[in-house]
Amino acid sequence: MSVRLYSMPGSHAATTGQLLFDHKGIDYKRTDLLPVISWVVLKALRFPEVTVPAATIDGQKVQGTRAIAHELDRRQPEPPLFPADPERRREVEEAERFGDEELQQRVREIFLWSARRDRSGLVGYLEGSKIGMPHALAAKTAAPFIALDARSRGATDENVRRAIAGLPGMLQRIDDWIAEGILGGEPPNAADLQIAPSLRLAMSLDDLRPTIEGRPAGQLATRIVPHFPGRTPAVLPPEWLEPLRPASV
Ligand SMILES: N[C@@H](CCC(=O)N[C@@H](CS)C(=O)NCC(=O)O)C(=O)O
Repeated sequence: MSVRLYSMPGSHAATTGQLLFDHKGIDYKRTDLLPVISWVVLKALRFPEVTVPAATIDGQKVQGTRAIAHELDRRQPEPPLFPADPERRREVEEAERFGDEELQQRVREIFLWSARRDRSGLVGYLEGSKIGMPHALAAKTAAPFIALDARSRGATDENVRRAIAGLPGMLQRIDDWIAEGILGGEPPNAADLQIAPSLRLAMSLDDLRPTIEGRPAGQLATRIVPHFPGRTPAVLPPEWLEPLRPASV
């Protein structure tokens, strides 16, 4: 199989893309794109959307974490990404959908808002990436790109505040799925690989890590993604973090 995977440093969705290919043991060549520049490149390559992960698999364009998971399972069933039992499969697909449509976006909003306020840790997210320029230079010139990305992805005060308030419920949902065996099995399924990178990106924020790392969701995320580069100092207004305080959780 000949695969080119378009990725992005610090991207939870792109990390899921990489994990999916790794899970199948499929080799790929990776192209790392920076935010906003990615829009131009992916458009020029005629992908339908401007988001990563995007892949060409034997010449076929496949874009989006869920589309890649399903296409890989179709092309190479072993090891599977979804359970064979239809009811269990439905549950895993629902967890995968939640990870893609809900958790991923909420974490994106909080991360972009935070990275826009404090770029001091940004260079760490570039670790291991090949972006055609020195990492320090990319981090130093990132401000307008992050601002544009934050605006286009809805990282507004209102949305971020709502995302933080919704976090305890989302974490509880993940812990419950782990307790029910829908997540956290060995080997991991598509929902594990979808959800873990979002939790790891959230845990790269000093504001959120203490809420996540000690609970089953955080332990699962660290098992599946042992190293997620990058760290953002605490920047969120304390009153926004009220819903995460132990008494209110
Ligand atoms: N939910 C989709 C979307 C992925 C997505 O939005 N990826 C982000 C990176 S985390 C992206 O490409 N952002 C481009 C940009 O905003 O500049 C998926 O899971 O594939």
